[in-house]
Amino acid sequence: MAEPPRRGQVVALLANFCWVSLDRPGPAGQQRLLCTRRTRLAKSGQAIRVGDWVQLDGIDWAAGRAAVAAVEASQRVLERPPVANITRVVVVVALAEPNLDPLQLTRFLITAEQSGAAVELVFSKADLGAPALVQEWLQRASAWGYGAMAVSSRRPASLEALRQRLSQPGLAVLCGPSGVGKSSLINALIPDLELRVAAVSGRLQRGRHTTRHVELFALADGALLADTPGFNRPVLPADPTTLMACFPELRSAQAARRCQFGDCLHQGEPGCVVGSDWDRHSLYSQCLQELLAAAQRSDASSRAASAGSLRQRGNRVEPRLAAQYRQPSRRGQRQLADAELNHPGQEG
Ligand SMILES: Nc1nc2c(ncn2[C@@H]2O[C@H](COP(=O)(O)OP(=O)(O)OP(=O)(O)O)[C@@H](O)[C@H]2O)c(=O)[nH]1
Ligand SMILES: [Mg+2]
Ligand SMILES: [Zn+2]
Repeated sequence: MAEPPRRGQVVALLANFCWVSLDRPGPAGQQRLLCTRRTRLAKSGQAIRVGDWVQLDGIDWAAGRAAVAAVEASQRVLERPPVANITRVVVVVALAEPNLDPLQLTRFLITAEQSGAAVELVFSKADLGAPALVQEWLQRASAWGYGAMAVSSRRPASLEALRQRLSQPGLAVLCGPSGVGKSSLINALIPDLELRVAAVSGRLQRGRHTTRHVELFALADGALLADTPGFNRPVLPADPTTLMACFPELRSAQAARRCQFGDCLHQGEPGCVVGSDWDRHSLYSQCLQELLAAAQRSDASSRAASAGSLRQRGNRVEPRLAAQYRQPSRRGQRQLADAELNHPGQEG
């Protein structure tokens, strides 16, 4: 008798294979199959991500193997690390070892916000932070608009609230810099898992990129956790409007009262209701300057050939930019140059 079609969720991706967790067990109770991708699927270039629901064929139950025949349409996706069908993104940063860098944290939050999923913030290694520091960060996070918690994988009692939150049905992705203790947290939450962890090293106590692949683990019935490889510098969205939408405190300011100009970048324009008296104002400005500089560069290179794209300004020739990417002032130009000098491109 022909085997009815089977589906499952990708829980780990290897170079040419993926592990698929079946939506119902196989004839001998099999939960997972190691799957290849069918050539046709590979040729169509359709990417498979961890979290994707896939249809299987060519199932060999005895060998525990199958092929992915099709990838189902996905819902909310986190771009980096790539995970599909997510429910929430938990950004994890350590209070120490490695030191908490507010700009880096903001870049992670921006990436998380772009997924459209709920965003939560976890301060890890609370055992290394003075109580006053822990309180300060929890308060700052709450002023930014995030429900945050401070935990330590060395103090089981500190993990209970997090366990409850992550046991809600859905897929929660833990992401953040290398070495902050993402895998250690998952080990502490799911006994017997024994994910590889490694001590931070060097003067800056950086992580050592111990986790190499995204992988899903079951914390409770219907509740999955994704461990992901840490990285240092999430990229920013290309569009200033998208950037603004990634700051909850800007969203609520705009919900209360709108700026005079619809395309206000909140950089001191007339009629701006946002002003500069908010904690992340300078972090927001740094991100904005960086993406404006990138937009200028790409505009310059893509339109350099067409004479109409350049304009004379004083004794300089500049690329013409779409109105929303124009610098508000000369002062803005200087800040932009400073931002470039202070934050040269780093490794990801
Ligand atoms: N003091 C302290 N150390 C911790 C805590 N959690 C993890 N560590 C240590 O921090 C180091 C890094 O932990 P990992 O779990 O490997 O960090 P990670 O975020 O998974 O790192 P990548 O896989 O590289 O992204 C290890 O030496 C852990 O033992 C904590 O709560 N307190
Ligand atoms: Mg890890
Ligand atoms: Zn404004």
